[in-house]
Amino acid sequence: MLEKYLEIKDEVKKALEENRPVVALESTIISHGMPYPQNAETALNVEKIIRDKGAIPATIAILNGKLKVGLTKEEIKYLGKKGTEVVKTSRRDIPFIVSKKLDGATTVASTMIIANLAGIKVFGTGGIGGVHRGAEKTFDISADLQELSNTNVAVVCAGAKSILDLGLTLEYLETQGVPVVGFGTEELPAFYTRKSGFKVDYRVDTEEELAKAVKAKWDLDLKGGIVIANPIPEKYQMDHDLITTVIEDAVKEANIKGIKGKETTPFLLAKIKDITKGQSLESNIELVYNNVAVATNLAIELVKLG
Ligand code: PSU
Ligand code: MN
Repeated sequence: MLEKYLEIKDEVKKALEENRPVVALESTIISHGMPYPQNAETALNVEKIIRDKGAIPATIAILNGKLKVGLTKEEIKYLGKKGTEVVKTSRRDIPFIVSKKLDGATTVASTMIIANLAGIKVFGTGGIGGVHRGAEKTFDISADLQELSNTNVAVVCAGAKSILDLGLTLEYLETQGVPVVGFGTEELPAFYTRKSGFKVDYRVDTEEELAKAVKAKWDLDLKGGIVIANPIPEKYQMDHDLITTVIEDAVKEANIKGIKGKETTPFLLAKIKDITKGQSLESNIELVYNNVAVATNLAIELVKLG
């Protein structure tokens, strides 16, 4: 039944059958998270980082209605070029993108769903969605958070951007039983910066230690994911006051323009990039590389634990 919908690339299928490490990657970051051509270049570099460490990358997207696990270079370039013309696809959108045979770029939530269907346990990306500022009025809470509470995939990210309400996002994750782990830090990183003023639940310093906790969670049937928050490398970090002002201006503009729903996150990301004249893009790219390296090491350690 599943074969009707799911298309796992041969090398990914083989690696999973042989119990070798595989790392899942999302595609909304390609289509909606970065501009062309940096989006496609970054996605290809990310795959290379994973391969160089001895694991197999599986970029996930929906193409022509098929849930694809593992893309070709051409398919990655295609998604990069089409950009926001590809439908941003979260959990609620999947049935329609599939039945209408459309192309869909998967968010953190839908990438977790499809990775889990394929049997992939580790996923590396930039930032997760969360509780938006003003959510007490708008109810804008990313479906990523519900997915993290339900689907057994470990997600390595650079924390969350302060386009979100980080405090409410942590509270939501706590209620849902999702552990938020700081990789080498006690403080939740805020994507462009290493600091946010919020504490994580646990600090873990090695991927081996991380793998043991992840394995214990799932051995004990404690359903759901784990957020591994990995701070941006010091030298690519942005100035805290600068990025704070930029984000505040972007959020204000989104409110004035009445941007809502799934358009909000892409709008804010593009605005931030424009205002910082691309400086935020460089940080964004570097933090993704940094996260994917940790995700790969984690996938390798998990395989060792069996
Ligand atoms: N945050 C980023 N970059 C991104 C996203 C979030 O820093 O590209 C994308 C991810 O795909 C994430 C999605 O899953 O936005 C969240 O969108 P929403 O808030 O509409 O759920
Ligand atoms: Mn939303």
